[in-house]
Amino acid sequence: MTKRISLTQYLVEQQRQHGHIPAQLRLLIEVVARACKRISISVNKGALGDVLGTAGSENVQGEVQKKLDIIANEVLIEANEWGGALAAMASEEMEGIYVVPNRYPQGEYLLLFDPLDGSSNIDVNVSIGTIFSVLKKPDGHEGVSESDFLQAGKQQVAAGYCVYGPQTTLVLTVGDGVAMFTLDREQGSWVLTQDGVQIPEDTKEFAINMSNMRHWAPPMKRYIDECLAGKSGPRGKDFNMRWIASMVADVHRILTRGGVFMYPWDQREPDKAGKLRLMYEANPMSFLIEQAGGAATNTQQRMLDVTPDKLHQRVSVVLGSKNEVDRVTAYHQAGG
Ligand code: P6P
Repeated sequence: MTKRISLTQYLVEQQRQHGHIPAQLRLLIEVVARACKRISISVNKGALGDVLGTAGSENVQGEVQKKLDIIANEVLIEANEWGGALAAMASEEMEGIYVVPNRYPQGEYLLLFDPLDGSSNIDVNVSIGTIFSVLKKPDGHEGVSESDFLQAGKQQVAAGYCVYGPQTTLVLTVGDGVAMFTLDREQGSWVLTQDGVQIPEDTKEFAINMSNMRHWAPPMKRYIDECLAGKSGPRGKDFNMRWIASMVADVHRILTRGGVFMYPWDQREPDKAGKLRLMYEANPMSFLIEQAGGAATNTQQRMLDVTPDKLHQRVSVVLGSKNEVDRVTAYHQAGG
């Protein structure tokens, strides 16, 4: 049974025992967690809060913005800009970086986030979430620019997400395993409900949007065909499928019971490496998955080794139970 301690106590103990979390990083994580609490209040209002539906605008990705996308983005910016831990922020909802205004002290960290992932699920009351990633600003120069953000995922010092579902749960790593905190709404506090999260190396459950099957590259078709062939096929076992169309919810299931999540390249938009974004979706989720004993690749190499060249670049994603991720990646590396 996990000792029921608060997020603050967990972070202080991490700092004492492992020296993993300098005070500024601890403050940053607590502020992000507090912002997620505020976002969950808006999300939970639903139709009662005039927060559903579209905002009548598009984001840098050319996607229609939901009202809650903008609300969540504003909450994260306002909560984090004054604390002194950050030099700048980057968001799926903003084209350029947000440099901390001169009226506030500049810190040494960079915060990236998808403020509300899975927003196509908002209006149909399906779990959505906030994803965040923390990098250190490179030393040796004054100021901050977009190029400071372009670091491989293995440089992350912290990452996590908050899933707004039947429970509101914050999932966090600072490089020393994965911990889960459930929001106690009566106290208004995050309570440690699982520590040392581990993903089984094998699984019988895959997550992919099957409607895109005719557009996939041969290696992905081969992997899924073999899963669908079940016990009498080359895998010798039956598989189950889940697809929530909310990465946070699918990844939370995988961290909780194993599985493999895939959003591969497909020929609908051949110039795009995939649908999901590297810096604030694939990298933070891959850091969590690896810290929980899983694996994550872009179908060719370890996700956390990918060197970004654009802030909003997209990537193919395969992550979850190690042996399945290795198999999918091996098929792609062999060309099918
Ligand atoms: P599709 C949500 O829009 C998202 O970015 C991820 O959260 C999710 O995994 C994926 O896109 C769903 O994409 O094409 O199945 O709607």
